[in-house]
Amino acid sequence: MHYKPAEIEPKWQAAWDKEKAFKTSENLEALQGKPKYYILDMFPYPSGAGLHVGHPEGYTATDVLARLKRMQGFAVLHPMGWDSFGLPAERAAMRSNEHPAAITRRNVDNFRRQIKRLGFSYDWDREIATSSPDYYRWTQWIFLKLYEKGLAYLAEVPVNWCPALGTVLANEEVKDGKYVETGDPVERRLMKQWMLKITVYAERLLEDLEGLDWPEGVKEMQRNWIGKSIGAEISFLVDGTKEKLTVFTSRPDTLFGATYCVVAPEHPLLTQIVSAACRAGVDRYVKEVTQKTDLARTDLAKEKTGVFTGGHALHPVTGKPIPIWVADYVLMSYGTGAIMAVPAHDERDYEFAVKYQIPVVPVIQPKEGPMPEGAAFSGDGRLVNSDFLNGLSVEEAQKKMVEWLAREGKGQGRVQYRLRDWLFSRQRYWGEPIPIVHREDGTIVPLTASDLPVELPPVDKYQPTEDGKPPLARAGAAWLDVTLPDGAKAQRETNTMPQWAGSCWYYLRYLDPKNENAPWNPKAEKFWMPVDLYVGGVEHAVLHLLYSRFWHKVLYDCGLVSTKEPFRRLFNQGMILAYSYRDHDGKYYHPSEVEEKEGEWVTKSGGRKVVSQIEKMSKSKLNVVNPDEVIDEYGADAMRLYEMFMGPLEQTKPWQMAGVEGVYRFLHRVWRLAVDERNGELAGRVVDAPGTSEPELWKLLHRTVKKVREDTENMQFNTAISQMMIFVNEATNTKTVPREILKTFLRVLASYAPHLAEELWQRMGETTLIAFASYPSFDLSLCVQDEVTVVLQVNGKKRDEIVVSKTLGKDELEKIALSSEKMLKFMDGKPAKKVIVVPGRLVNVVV
Ligand code: ANZ
Repeated sequence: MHYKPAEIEPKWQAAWDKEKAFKTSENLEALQGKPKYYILDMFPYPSGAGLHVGHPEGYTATDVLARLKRMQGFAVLHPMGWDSFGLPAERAAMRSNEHPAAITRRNVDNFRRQIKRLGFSYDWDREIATSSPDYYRWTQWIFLKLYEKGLAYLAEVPVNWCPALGTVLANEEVKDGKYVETGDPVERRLMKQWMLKITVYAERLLEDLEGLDWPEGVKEMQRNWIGKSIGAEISFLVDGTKEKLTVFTSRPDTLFGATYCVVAPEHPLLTQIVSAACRAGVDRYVKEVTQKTDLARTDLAKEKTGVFTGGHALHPVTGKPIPIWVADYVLMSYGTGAIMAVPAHDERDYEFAVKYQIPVVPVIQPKEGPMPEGAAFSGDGRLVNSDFLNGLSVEEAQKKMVEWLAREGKGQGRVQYRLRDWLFSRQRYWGEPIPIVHREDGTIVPLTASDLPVELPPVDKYQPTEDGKPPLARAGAAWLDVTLPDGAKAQRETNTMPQWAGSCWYYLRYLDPKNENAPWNPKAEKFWMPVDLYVGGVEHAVLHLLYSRFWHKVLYDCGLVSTKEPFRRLFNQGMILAYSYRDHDGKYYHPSEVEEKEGEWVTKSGGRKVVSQIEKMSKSKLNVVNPDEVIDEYGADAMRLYEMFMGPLEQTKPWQMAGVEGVYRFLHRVWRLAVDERNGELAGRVVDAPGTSEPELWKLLHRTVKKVREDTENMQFNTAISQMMIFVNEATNTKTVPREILKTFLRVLASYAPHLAEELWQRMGETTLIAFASYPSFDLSLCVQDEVTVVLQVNGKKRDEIVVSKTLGKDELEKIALSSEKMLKFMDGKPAKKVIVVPGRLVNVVV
């Protein structure tokens, strides 16, 4: 008659499934009049390793909120799906020679099973997978829209080519000339690639960040990625030629301090600038550096290198010649690929000028004090050594210089973005085929909507062909050769789209996932968009979130969506770390193989000393926590509760099985509150009583309803749970528990521990699901309470403070203190030797 989650949980999951309790009606009419709430998780890549305790962290948070909102009467859309194209499945296919689709299907089944075990309230009728043809058909359709708008084009671009993988890699995937995952060498190559003109949207992507309820850090990362820079283009005549060398500068005010110019090694004017005497040296230098990636070239810490070209540029104001150098710290891909160098005020130029003994001419006098010695000065000040700019502030001088340049026809103001067009093709198999064919004369023909989907053809191998073509080139003539309506022969494009493509718009397909005539129904789009809350990891702060915002804006311009932005509110959950145990030789031990003895960690067999560390979970460190094992032992409700109780959702925090035990015990207490464990009947203390009995418990109930609701809405799940714990302790200590109180509490608990809540709800005589019950209201006048601030100490030093009820008992105080993030941090993983509690004043933990 004890609490047995393994018996309760599958039963209620089946009941929810059977009643389609969380299905969101497709009939929009039926939803009219209700406020809507679209709550979205970043869908997972279904890896072979299965779910990880990091996944359910965000999923539990959204589930708690989704359930709360439903009980509050919102029309809630809460879907789940799979970002199922990608390299790992393709790699597995290469090893096992099984089709990536089969591998992916198996992984998806496992993920779905694991997710379902947690009792999440997804509308499974809306499940999607980006790798299924009825989904990617529409990804291809959107690509055609981009093409129609002139936003997709083929270009010869320098790419990071990995010969071992036979594919192009993104800059972020390459470090020190090697693929970060495998260490395979990567080289720079010019290749014809599909590009998307995200740069056209740079300004809007920047501006529209302002209206979003997103973490400031994420917005800042997007701003930096877009990298808007306001400055000017200035033209220098190349001495002895008619050519103009145009530079981009963010500091036109410093023009009189320019003592040399630099062109990128790939600059088209270089061959004309370079003198006969310098040619051999320049050629050698260029050959050497163009293999490096942009990232390696702009590394600030790297020693600057360059060579003199023998050519000179004429200063646009004074007409004086200044030397032109070629150096790899100037990139062809930014601005104009050439700069005027002002060593007195730019750090990189300063370092370079000192190394090559080029003059340094200061033109900005700092507001206070002298010019710094041995360094560039990049601060504000007044102009000196600058002719008609002398005496002006930096800002005034910039304005005046830009006006002068425009008047003289020697330059103009210019806005520059760091954002580059998006390299959109991959030489891989397991991705969306690009819906394009090439005529024999080389012209490009986009397919039409009726040709879609272009399905992935079977191939004998997933490797590139021997002559370096993408794997789709193996497909054979039946797939590759196409006859166009005009009878002309053409060949299919063999590149595929990058993994980001499918996730750029999946939130729209959920609105109408089975539509065969359109990617979504416009009415559903108008009703549900934008996404009200999007929860996921901060690792997607830039790429996914920028790419999907870009596609969304294109769709907006096509009149296909009604909002400018897809995700109104974004929340990043913190990473879950784990304890690992390692001995002196670097060997790792599974947590079950070690124990604590006299304050030190040792192996159980042999007593070898080990050090415990908090690290990212990884197979090699033997510290990965598998949700299946946690559920087997404690149940889904305990797992959900622990995920939310570990600490603030946004914080990085370590997984601790002792913490799971703690919430498991709490769930036991809830069970015993309602159930007599001797006979399984309703506990005798639960009584039908008038509203006047147990007045203190009533008050606490109202406070609990208020706090849990507010904290949940503010995504402060851990403090909401603390409040429920306080309530359950009090209720356990009162003589009787009025039935109404218990039932109200169950409705509060229901979004956190839904299985247990359903079970007890039924045992109290209810015949409909608690999932369909309404959220309880509270009476504000009953919520007022005397509160005190209690100081929390570790070894006598104050580490935190909490505001609690004056009447809170010793045990509760101790529990709260021992679950405080800050306290745990200062306890450093050590157990408490002694806990001193002075109610209403302080808790001191001795470790
Ligand atoms: C003269 C100058 C003087 C500069 C000064 C800076 C400080 P942001 O702000 O990031 O846009 N630059 C321009 N094009 C470049 C390229 N292709 N590769 C490397 N560096 C380049 O940076 C703009 C500044 O970076 C430009 O302004 C230029 O140096 C350099 F006191 O021009 B500046």
